[in-house]
Amino acid sequence: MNQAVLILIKPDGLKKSLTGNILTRLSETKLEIVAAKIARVSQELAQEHYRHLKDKPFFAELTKYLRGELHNRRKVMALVYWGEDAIAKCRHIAGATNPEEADPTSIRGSYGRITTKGVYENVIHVSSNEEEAEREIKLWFHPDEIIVDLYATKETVTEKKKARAWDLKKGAESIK
Ligand code: FUP
Repeated sequence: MNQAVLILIKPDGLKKSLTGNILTRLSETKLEIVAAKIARVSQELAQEHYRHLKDKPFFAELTKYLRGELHNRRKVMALVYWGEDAIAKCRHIAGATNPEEADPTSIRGSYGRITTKGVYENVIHVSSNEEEAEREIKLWFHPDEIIVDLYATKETVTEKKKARAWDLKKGAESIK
């Protein structure tokens, strides 16, 4: 059965220069990448993403971690993988949530750690089931950022919405 799954390369994965390595490991699944971006994580997004853990004592530290405050890397890489049994295949390669319990050859077993404050810095997020995958993908991506139609959409017309566009008259001197 074809499934979609949200993958996040968390700030520790970016700081440790593991992006290429993680994508190579995930390519073993032969799944298709149907969306990818680098994203800043607002407090609202972090809290909503981990809402099932909001009553845990480590929740505040966990949202700081996802926002990159613990690694001075205020971004994550977000991807949607799609294909046969995508969730189980990606979770297998990611390994158990707790890096100490994860198979040592898995991504989390190889690169994760537990902080002194008890947060599992486990390098990567993988949706846990189809329902969560749908909720998370809708949280992280707009429909137009995904190259296949995963979920039902509706047409919306937004008038007079302020947006940025490329200034084609300005050249390289405007690079910041
Ligand atoms: P997972 O589905 O593997 O991401 O696991 P959870 O949704 O249960 O946990 C989400 C995140 O909370 C984990 F990535 C790390 C963190 N966590 C802890 O830091 N300590 C815990 O005891 C449990 C989870």
